[in-house]
Amino acid sequence: MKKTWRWFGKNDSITLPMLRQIGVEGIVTALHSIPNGEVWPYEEIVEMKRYIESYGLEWSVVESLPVSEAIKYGGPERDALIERYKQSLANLGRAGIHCICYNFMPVLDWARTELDHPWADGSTSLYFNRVKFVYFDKYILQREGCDADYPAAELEAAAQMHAKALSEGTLEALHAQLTDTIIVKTQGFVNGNISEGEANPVAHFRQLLSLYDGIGREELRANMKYFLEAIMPVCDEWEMDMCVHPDDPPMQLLGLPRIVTCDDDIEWFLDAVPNPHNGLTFCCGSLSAGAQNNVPALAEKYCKRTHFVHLRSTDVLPNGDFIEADHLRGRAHLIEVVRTFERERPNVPMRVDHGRCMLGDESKGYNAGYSFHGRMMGLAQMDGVMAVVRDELRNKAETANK
Ligand code: DNO
Repeated sequence: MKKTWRWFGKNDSITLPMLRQIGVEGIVTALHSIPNGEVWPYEEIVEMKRYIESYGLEWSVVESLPVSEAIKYGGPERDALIERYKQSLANLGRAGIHCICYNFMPVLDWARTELDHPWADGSTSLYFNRVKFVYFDKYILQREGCDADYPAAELEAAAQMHAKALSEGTLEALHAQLTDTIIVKTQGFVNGNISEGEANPVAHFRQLLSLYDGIGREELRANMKYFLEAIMPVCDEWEMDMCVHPDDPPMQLLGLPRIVTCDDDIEWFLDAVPNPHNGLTFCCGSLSAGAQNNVPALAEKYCKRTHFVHLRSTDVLPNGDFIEADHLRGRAHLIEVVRTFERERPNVPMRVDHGRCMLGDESKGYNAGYSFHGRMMGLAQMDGVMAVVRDELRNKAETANK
């Protein structure tokens, strides 16, 4: 697999010369300054590509070319937005970039409730606490009918959290922290809907949720199919590999439908538009956060339709919470996943996704999940695994040839 790294552009304090020193071969980035729904100009793409190449690297993958909400909920402006999306794809193709990661998650991209969950060794990681999420839904968002989505025990635990914060006078701080984590900090840098510093993010968020009134799984699936069918001719013309990122976490959230969560979902969208350019970002971390998913088995099944891999692992705890695990551990079984991809798709780009905060990362203001030392350690671990797996494959081939 090709070793790539998510780099946030020229303002990223982790620079391209630093990345070369740690063995990175390709860059994953986006034109972050272009607003969602606008065309990416050819000249700006070429300028960024040349900049990356001037450091001896290549622009391997775009993450993300964001899909506007109106395409997802099927609003009246969707055809105009799809035309712009096609134009951006054609401009990228003409510039020589052929791999595009995107997602089809309504309103909320990835979700976590804690950005600095402490580990016993002094490092921290991202974490999803179910009760805190229920609390956000019921006491902050105050979503109508949300009780029906959660077991009684979780609702009870959220009620206790509320009573405790009230009696200790910490309600405001709790609400600010959860709002900031769930709908602001994790979303800002992914070209999300809510930006840092907004006066009333919760009201804005409620308004976005209301765009999906009446949109269930079937409607969202139909809109995804409509979008993919519309862009495939451009993908054929410019050899663009589209790779959808699985929903993170892979479950329904806040009453919104999510349709890339499990084996059946993946099979559905690949079959619905059976063009090889319609593919998957195999995000081991997102998939492993769903107890329904066996990540190595999914890798075997879908490696041929995968154009990009995110190597990350999680552990799902008995209470349903999940924690981002060390890259060599957890339920994603990355060693097995690497075996599959090195055997079947040795040139596929992969990036180590998320890392713990360690050794001073915490004070650097990195985007949530995108620490330097933590990711570098993950990359070194995966590099070691890849070296061993390649050795295994070589030995096997030699034995077979004897
Ligand atoms: C989070 C990321 C996602 C991902 C998008 C792709 O760390 O994995 O935000 O970039 O969903 O469209």
